[in-house]
Amino acid sequence: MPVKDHLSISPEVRKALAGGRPVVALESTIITHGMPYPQNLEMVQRVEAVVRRNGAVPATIAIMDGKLKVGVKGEDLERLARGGSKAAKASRRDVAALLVLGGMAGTTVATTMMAAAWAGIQVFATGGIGGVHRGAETTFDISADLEELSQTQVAVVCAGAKSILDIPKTLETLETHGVPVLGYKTEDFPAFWARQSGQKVDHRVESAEEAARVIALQFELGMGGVLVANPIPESHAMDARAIEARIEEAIRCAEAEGVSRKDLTPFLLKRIFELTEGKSLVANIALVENNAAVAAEIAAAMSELGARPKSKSKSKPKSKSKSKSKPKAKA
Ligand code: PSU
Ligand code: MN
Repeated sequence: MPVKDHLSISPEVRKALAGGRPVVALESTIITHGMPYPQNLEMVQRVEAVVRRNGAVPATIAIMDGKLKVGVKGEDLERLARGGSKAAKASRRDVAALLVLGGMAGTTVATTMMAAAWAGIQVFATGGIGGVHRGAETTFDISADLEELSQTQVAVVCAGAKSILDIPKTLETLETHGVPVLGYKTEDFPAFWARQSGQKVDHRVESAEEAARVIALQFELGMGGVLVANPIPESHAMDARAIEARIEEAIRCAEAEGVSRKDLTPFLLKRIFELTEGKSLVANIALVENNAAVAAEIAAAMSELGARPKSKSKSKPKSKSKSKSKPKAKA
């Protein structure tokens, strides 16, 4: 079966894509594993409204009913949010198995990027990306999100990476993989709940239009994804030192309870929500909304530029006449 037979794209998203109108992909691990019910449902509804207000069509992506659904809504969205962590967390390696074996799954940044690219969506908004975990030199725990960014042509708008991760090592790994990190109106790489991580981005862009031009050229050159780092709004930013103490406590808890691998990120998030009495959850929602607004503006600017995804057959010769001319050139 061709890839498109595994995708179920909503009519609204399909129509927008066919008309070259802006679409913003949204991930769903943040719904199933990133936040509790009902805040997770409220969050996605608010985020979708923000995307619409900023002139784009939202496309929440998840694995449901044996399909990669692009543009999950209504009852399906409710089912996903209620299912919470009873749903699977689908990373790249889980996709084929889940499509065959069935079951509902939230898609991580890596998987959402892949599905977005298959559907022809170029811009994606999330909270924070996965990265290199603290202690990765012994655990080897490095999110598949980083490798996906290197190979899949989607721009991901995030609020940096959570300081539950090792941010310098995360940025080093992105550099190794050739992923451009653009600071949206900032030269500081943000740390999710805090506006600064103490690390610099590669390049600062001043507008959605400027970001769109860089992304369009990156895609035209066939060079993989782009990370756009957009700091949490000032009004919701948390004190970096206060949150650091909570993070260290959450990591100690995870070690004591032997939590690792794919369960680690959801565990730490939940523990930090509890330790901050829900303040980190409020901040988390605010930053996702902020990223959705910027992603919608970038998607609109890309559609203004006429930047369309490249055809899927880019690795094959374009036409017969071209491939015929090759032996001639050799001779
Ligand atoms: N950032 C958030 N909330 C989340 C995640 C990231 O603010 O729920 C999720 C994303 O889906 C990301 C995933 O892709 O965690 C990374 O998981 P891992 O570290 O296991 O790769
Ligand atoms: Mn991991």
